[in-house]
Amino acid sequence: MSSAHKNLSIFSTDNLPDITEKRFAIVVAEWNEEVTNALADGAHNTLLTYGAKEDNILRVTVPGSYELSYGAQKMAQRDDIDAVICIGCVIQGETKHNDYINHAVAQGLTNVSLKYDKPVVFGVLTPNTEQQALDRAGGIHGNKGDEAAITAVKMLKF
Ligand code: DLZ
Repeated sequence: MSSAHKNLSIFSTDNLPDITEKRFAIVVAEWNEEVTNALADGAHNTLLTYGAKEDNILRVTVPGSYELSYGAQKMAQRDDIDAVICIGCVIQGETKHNDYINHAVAQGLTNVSLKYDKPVVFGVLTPNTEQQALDRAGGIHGNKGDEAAITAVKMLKF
């Protein structure tokens, strides 16, 4: 595989806006929680690294990735939240369940972002195997949660 041993979570951190007064929600799906907790930890720590205050980061859980849209909506409609980071992991199985979940969540999060005029980040892994997910949740390919957090920060410049 061409991506073997590469950090797939490389991002630029030039010209990031000041986020010291910004408030974030991290919405985390409980399915595949070893992966989603690692992604959420990555996002949380990255926000702190780039200037967010611990008290300004709210972390909530939803049962599965399908519920991320509703969780995101409840967060985005709050006046005390500036950006929402959604974290999930949908592993391909023997059925097409994953396709339905992935498409629904992608569309749902787009809708929430546009409706509430706030950044809503799609931090959902869609791997073929659990190992691929772990590789991207603090493993050999980096942590996609870090990338999700930086995406939220970058979107706050608008
Ligand atoms: C049902 C289901 C399945 C099969 N797989 C996953 C998964 O890999 N990742 C995930 O986050 N959630 C999964 N779910 C649960 C759905 O997201 C949802 O919670 C249920 O369908 C209830 O609405």
